[in-house]
Amino acid sequence: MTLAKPAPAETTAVDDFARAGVHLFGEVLDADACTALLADLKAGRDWGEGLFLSEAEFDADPQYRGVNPRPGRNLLEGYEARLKLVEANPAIVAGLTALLGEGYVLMDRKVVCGVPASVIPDWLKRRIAGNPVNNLGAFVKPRYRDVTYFYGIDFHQDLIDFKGREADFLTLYIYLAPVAKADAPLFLLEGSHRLGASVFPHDLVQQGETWRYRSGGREALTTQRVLTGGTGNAAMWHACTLHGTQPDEADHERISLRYLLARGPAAAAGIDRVNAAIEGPLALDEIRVDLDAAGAARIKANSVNQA
Ligand SMILES: O=C(O)CCC(=O)C(=O)O
Repeated sequence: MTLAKPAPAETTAVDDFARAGVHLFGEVLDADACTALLADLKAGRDWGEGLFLSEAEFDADPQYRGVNPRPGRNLLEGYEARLKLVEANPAIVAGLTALLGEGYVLMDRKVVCGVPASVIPDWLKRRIAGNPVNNLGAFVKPRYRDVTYFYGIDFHQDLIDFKGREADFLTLYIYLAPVAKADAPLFLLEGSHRLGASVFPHDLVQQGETWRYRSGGREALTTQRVLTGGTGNAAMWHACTLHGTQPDEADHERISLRYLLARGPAAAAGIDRVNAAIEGPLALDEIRVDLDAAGAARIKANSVNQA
C-alpha cells in the first residue's frame, strides 16, 4: 500500500486561505524564546492603571488619531534581531512565501496588549461601554503609545485601516504566552473573506457557532473559531477576514505580536488565486462609518461581545 504524502505547508496555507481566509500554524515558535522576549518587552514599564491619563487630562485635549505605534515610537524598535524568532521561522516563511510570493513586504509590526478590566479606570469604563472599537490609545499617556491597547474590538477586517487599498496583504498574529478563553483570544469568522471588502460595522447574526454575514447584497454562513493557544502559537488571516476580541476578563494583560505583510513583486502568489475567488470588491473608498469627524465612536453596538 502506498501512503499519501502529506501536503507541503505552502499548499496548506493557500488552500486554507481560499477556503477559510485563515491559516493556523499552531505552536510553531520556540516557547522559551517567546517567554524571554515577553519578559524583556514587559520589563521596566507600567502595564497597570498608570498607563492611563486622568479624565481631566484627557478632556483637556482629546486626541483620537495618531495614538498607535509609528516609526520612531514602536516598542519593537531595537528588537529586530530577536524577532528572527518569528520572521525566520521556516513554517512561517514558507506560508508567507506561498501566499504573498518571494520578496513579500513587511508593512507593520507592533505589540498589541489586551488590557484587563481590573486596570481600566472607572471613568474610562463608563465612557467606552458598548463601543464597537475599544482601542484605548486615545486614553493612554503619550509615552506608552508605542504599543496598541485594546479592551476588545468588534468583528472587523484589517482592511479597515486602509481606505482605497486592495486586500493584497495579511495579518500574522503571535501569542507570546498561553491565551485561554478569559485572555481575550481572537474570534475568527472562517469563510467571511469571501464577500470581500465590506463597510464596518458589519451585518452579522449569530446562529450558535455559525454567523450569517451579509455584505453588498451577498450572504455567507461563516464559522466562528476561537483562537485559544499556547506560547508561540501563530495564526494568519486575509485582510477581509472578520475577526474581533472580547474584553480581557483575566487579571493580567495579554501581549501579542501583530504583523501586516503584503504581496511582493513576484509574478505569481497564492493570494492571487484566493482573491480571484472573492465575490465582492477587493477595495473600498469608504470602509467605516462608526466614527465622528474627530475620530470618536458615534455608534454603540457590538456583536463579538454577545458571542
Ligand atoms: O488583540 C486584540 O485584542 C485585537 C487585535 C485585532 O483584532 C487587530 O489588531 O486587528
